[in-house]
Amino acid sequence: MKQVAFGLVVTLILVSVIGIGAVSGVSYTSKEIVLTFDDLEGGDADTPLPVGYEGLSWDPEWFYWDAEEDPYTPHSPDTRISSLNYGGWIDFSPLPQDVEFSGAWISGYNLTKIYFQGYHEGTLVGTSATLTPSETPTFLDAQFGGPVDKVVVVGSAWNFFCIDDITYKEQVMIVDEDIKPGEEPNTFSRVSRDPLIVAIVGEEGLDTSTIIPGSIRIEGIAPMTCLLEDVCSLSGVAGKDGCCDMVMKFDSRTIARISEIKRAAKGSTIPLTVTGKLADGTRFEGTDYVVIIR
Ligand SMILES: [Ca+2]
Ligand SMILES: [Ca+2]
Ligand SMILES: [Ca+2]
Repeated sequence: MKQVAFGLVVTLILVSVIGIGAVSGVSYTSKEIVLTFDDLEGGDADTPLPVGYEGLSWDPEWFYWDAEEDPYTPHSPDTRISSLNYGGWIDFSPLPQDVEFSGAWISGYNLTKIYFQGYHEGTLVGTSATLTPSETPTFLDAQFGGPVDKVVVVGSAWNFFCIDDITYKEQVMIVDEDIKPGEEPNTFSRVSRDPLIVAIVGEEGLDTSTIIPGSIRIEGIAPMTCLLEDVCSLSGVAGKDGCCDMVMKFDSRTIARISEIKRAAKGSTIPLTVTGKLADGTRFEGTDYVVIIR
């Protein structure tokens, strides 16, 4: 009986070691995200930010508006946010990783003072300098000194401020994109009617079945079809390698209308970047190139 239990412990340890090893297969890069709020139109003090806006959780007191109103100058026209609650919180914990919070642009009356507090799992990581707003938006640099999962905007007086262009850095997974899987170079004819086949190559740390098909874009273009199939390997060679790949078909005529491709001289090499999200919310991107032959 004891032997069985011991065997189970060894198995569990092995599984966890393999698990840690698998994660190191892919790399990550830090990507700056700026929330401009400019996709939101209209609004007033009774219009709360949409629940789950940009995948984050927001203090329900945040509201947005786009109408001109001195001294609440937006940093990016026309929409900014404010709150009726002496500031408010922004919760980044719905994201798969912590963020590096850079700061945000603030304007308003000089009757209030604003600062940020950054938290990680409930512990205060850092506090920014204090800013007295004016009608000219000013960047309040958070300088927390470490990653956070929650930011509290603290205002000393009512709602005499607004915030715009909230800036933070998120981890993005770098994936291996293979246009025309297993072929090199990736020739592209702008008059072709055949679909352009592109693979996101499965590897240690990237289970391609966790890719949300509806999130995939190449230079903003959605694929016509997505299929999980083992067609190529990280080394760029065609054929199975035991790791399932996400294989997508894109409409070549739509790809040919990308302005960089349209303008390209014959023989030139153009990057096509694929982006998307995994089921746990992780953003990914990868870049491969096409050679324009016609
Ligand atoms: Ca804005
Ligand atoms: Ca290729
Ligand atoms: Ca494969």
